[in-house]
Amino acid sequence: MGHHRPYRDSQFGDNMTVGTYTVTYDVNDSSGNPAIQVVRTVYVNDTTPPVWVPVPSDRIIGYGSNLNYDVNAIDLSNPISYGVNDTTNFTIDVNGLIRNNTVLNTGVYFLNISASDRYGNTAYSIIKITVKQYSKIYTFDVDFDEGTFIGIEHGTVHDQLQLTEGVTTFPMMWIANAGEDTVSRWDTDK
Ligand SMILES: [Ca+2]
Ligand SMILES: [Ca+2]
Repeated sequence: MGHHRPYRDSQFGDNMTVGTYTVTYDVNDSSGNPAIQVVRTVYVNDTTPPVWVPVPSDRIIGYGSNLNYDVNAIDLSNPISYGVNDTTNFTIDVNGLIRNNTVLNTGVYFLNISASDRYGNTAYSIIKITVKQYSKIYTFDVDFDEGTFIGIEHGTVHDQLQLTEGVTTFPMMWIANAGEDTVSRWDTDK
C-alpha cells in the first residue's frame, strides 16, 4: 500500500480564490517508486457574505448637521458594493461612506445598510440614526455675553441676570396691526 503525497499548487492556499483547480496526487509505493498519478478537479465557490469590521453602530446628530459615517465590510471576493434602503434621505458611496441627501428632520431613522461581495453574497446591518434638536441653557456670564442686554445685567451678581438700576428704553416695539393678523416693528429711537 502506497502513501499519498498531495501536490500543492501555489495558488491553492488557505484563502482560495473562486475558480476551478486541478490537483495532482503522485502516489508512490513505500520504496519510493512512482506508481499512479491521480488528478482531481476542485471547484471553489464563495457562498459567504462580507463581514462588518467593525459592526456598524447607531448615530446621533444634531438637527442641521450632516451625517458622515464610514462603514467597512471585508470579503475575499472584492469589490464590495454598499447600499442603503432609504435612498430618499441617505447615500452611501463605494467606500461605505454614508451621508444625508437632504436636511434631516428631527426624529429616528432606521437605516438598513448592505454590503455585497462580487458574487452577490450580502451582509446587512440595521442602525438607528437619531436627529436631535439640541437646546442650550444660558447659565453663566460667558453665555449671557453671547447676546445683547437691554435693561438687565450680570455684573452685580454673577451667573444670573438682574434688572439694571437705571431706566432703559427698549429700542423697539412690536405693534399689533388692527384688523390684520400681523405685527409691525416700531424703532423707538427713530
Ligand atoms: Ca464572500
Ligand atoms: Ca469604508
